[in-house]
Amino acid sequence: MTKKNLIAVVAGLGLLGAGVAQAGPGGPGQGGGRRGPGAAHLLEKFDLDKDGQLSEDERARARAAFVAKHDKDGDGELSQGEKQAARFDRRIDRAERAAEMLKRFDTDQDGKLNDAERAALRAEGEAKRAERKAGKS
Ligand SMILES: [Ca+2]
Ligand SMILES: [Ca+2]
Repeated sequence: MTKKNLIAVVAGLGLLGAGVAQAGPGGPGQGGGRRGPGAAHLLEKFDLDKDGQLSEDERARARAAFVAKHDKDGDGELSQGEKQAARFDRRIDRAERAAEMLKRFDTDQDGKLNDAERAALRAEGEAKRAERKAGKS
């Protein structure tokens, strides 16, 4: 569950704080190209050597995992319909994550995140990231 929350935070940052996130501290070459929540999600999962990028090998794994996940009829390929379903899944996923985010951080429960609530969300994201960085080795 923690892992899922982590992903949610990363994705949420991209979703809710797209504008502000750029201002955050990210050393050169560290979070350089923000490629949106999808990329963050992928990195989170498939950047095995944690260099912040997907190598050819990691990319291949990501692709294989994606196909495996969405290949409903098991022919090893994504048909048009399967691709569509995958896209749809992703949209639901994202909406669910955003909703989860909102539920967790919308402390005044007005249904949106104000600056303070966003800051809390961001702070948690940063903390998790730092934790992860400290935890590797
Ligand atoms: Ca298929
Ligand atoms: Ca709020």
